Amino acid sequence: MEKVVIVMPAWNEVENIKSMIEELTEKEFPKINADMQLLIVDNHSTDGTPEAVEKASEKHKNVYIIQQEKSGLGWAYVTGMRYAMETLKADAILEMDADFQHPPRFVKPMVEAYLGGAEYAIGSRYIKGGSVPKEWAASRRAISFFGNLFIRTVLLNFKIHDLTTGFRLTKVNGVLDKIDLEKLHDLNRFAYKVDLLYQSLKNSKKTVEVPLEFASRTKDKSKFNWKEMVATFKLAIILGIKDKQRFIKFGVVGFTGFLVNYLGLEFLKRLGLTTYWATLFATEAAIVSNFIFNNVWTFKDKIITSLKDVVVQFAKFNLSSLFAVIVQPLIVSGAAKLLGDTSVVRFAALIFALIFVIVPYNYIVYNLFIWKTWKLPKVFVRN
Ligand SMILES: Nc1nc2c(ncn2[C@@H]2O[C@H](COP(=O)(O)OP(=O)(O)OP(=O)(O)O)[C@@H](O)[C@H]2O)c(=O)[nH]1
Ligand SMILES: [Mg+2]
Repeated sequence: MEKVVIVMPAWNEVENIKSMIEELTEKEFPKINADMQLLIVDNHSTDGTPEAVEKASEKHKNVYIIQQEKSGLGWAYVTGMRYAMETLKADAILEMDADFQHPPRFVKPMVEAYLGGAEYAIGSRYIKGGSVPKEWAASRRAISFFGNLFIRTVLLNFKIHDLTTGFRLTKVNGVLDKIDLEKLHDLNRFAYKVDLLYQSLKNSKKTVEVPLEFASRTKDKSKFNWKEMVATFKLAIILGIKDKQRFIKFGVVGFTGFLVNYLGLEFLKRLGLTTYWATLFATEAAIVSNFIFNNVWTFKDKIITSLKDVVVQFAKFNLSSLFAVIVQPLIVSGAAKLLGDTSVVRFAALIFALIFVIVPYNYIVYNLFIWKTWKLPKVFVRN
């Protein structure tokens, strides 16, 4: 049976924690077809939270409590996830708040998504069936919605509808155990959640959004504030830029390829080659230099070194370069026919072909088939 550990940070949540433990262990866990465990990570609460949990754990053998090592919500999760993976041998981990904002009845559909093959299940407020609290004022709704939209935009992720949710289930093998938890950004803040999500999404081969009816906190005090919010946006921007670094390098390499092509042509012409052969050799020289620079720089984390792989991937690289040779003339001549054969039209059509067709095509082919940094994503929305 799959072992699913709920990692639940709690800091002065005595009013919530007893009923949370009861509801999960008595009402929800028996309905779920998995070995369910609850791990509470306390931040040295002074309101009686640890005593209440210890008492409950005498009755329920699948309830544990540990104290976090360093301060900050991120560190509470790191401490809890390490313990869940190493000591409790979890197959999957569910992040969940102690204050009933993630209502216990939503644990079951999350675990079912996992049992159905999802490696990463995201409790989503912004898909059909999900919602934010009715009591929320318009301003709070707007902050949550636009904040989320902002993060989706800077991370260029429009497939997932809720990137700021705290209710997420992650498979350990291949997803969570591939992440260096101690090195996540902003572990002292709530913002670390964006980094954890960003890396989990990269590792997960199947991500599913599960509707979540997010509730209001009713008891105990909130630990969230605007400083946490600003830190979250800042981190999203940093991750967004980091993600585009490869694309920027790819662009620089593409430009050097153009220079090699152009200067090579002039050089070979001067050596006395015919225009046909000079262009052919110069083009191939650009393809070779692009392959080398992309290999050692743009994709250096995926560098191809063995002779056999270099030959195979370079052959594919050459083949994919043919695409531009075929498509570019079609676009330019097509535009000339449609809009008139003037130098302005030809230039505009060439730029259009480069930006909207050739560059995206090459970038996708390199990432998917040559250096294989991307896996074909599979995202399903569960209704
Ligand atoms: N162990 C630990 N738990 C924390 C820490 N900060 C927050 N928590 C817990 O993390 C969960 C989320 O914190 P909340 O204060 O509810 O934050 P929020 O849900 O964004 O804000 P509200 O909507 O106002 O509740 C709750 O279960 C808190 O008790 C921390 O530093 N350490
Ligand atoms: Mg809360």
